Amino acid sequence: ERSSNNFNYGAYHSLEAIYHEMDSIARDVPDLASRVKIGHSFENRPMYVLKFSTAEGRRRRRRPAIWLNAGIHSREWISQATAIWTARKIVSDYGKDPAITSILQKMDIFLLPVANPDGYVYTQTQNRLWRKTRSLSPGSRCIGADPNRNWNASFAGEGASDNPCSEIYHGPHANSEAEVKSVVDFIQEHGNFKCFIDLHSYSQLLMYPYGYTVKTAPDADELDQVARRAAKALASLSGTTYQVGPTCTTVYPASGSSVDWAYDNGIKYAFTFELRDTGHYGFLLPANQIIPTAEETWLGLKTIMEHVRDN
Ligand code: ING
Ligand code: ZN
Repeated sequence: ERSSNNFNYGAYHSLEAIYHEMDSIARDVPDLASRVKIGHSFENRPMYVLKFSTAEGRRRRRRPAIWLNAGIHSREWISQATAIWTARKIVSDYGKDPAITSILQKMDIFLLPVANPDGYVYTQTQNRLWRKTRSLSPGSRCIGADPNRNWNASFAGEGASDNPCSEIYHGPHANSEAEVKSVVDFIQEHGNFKCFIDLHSYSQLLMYPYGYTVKTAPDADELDQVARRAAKALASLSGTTYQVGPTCTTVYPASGSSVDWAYDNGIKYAFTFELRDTGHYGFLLPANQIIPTAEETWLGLKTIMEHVRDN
């Protein structure tokens, strides 16, 4: 039986508390979960992922894998909170829920709850609405680059800024942000990711590539079908409605994003969730909505992961 601790999933937490809870999950179920350091942030904080795997010992081939990314934009607190809830959900439902059990019999899941740790600490201590990293730009007083404009996917194209003071500053070059580079290196070195899901807030959208062009992605029909099924599953819990479509025409053009990079690098199942709400609270979503949001999102995530399992 799992050792219970005092982590309250219905509250927002410090980086330290989230990292500690990741460690607790890995200690509770060492055969299923492990905490892996994939790199470090600009300010030298560790970047931790939880790896969920039922593969025994060393395998000749790496299992196909799913990347769940959260907190790339630090102010979108429902993203990090949903991610850590999801981690606990995976370990508590494994062996009980046939869906997650069968997914994990075939694939590994890697979950990064805080993709921008420096920004997250800054939102907790200095400026609640900070979005970017905290890197320094030579020649500018402004700090940080947008880590969802920094990936090598039509880098510095439409929907990104070359002004370091902009909220959508793309950075000096692709992968300039240590946080982005850590994820890129890990995924490339692994070599067998089939799915990449990035959790943001807010607006209640479920999107697939592309953000950098209005052109239709080769797999758009399939991705649209999967996303519609996921949105329907999500809504089935308490009626929360999501709009579905390609990023560029559903929100706005945006180059250098994580999901477009994933898609253009062979990770077909690339999705972005914009979680609750539609703007009433916006980034300041009250903590009493964390568990309802995480629970409904889980149904959407499972729908996507089951499709990945079967394809
Ligand atoms: N929205 C996303 C952003 O980075 C997005 C929208 C999703 C852009 C996927 C590109 C790709 O601007 C928020 N809220 O951050
Ligand atoms: Zn975001």
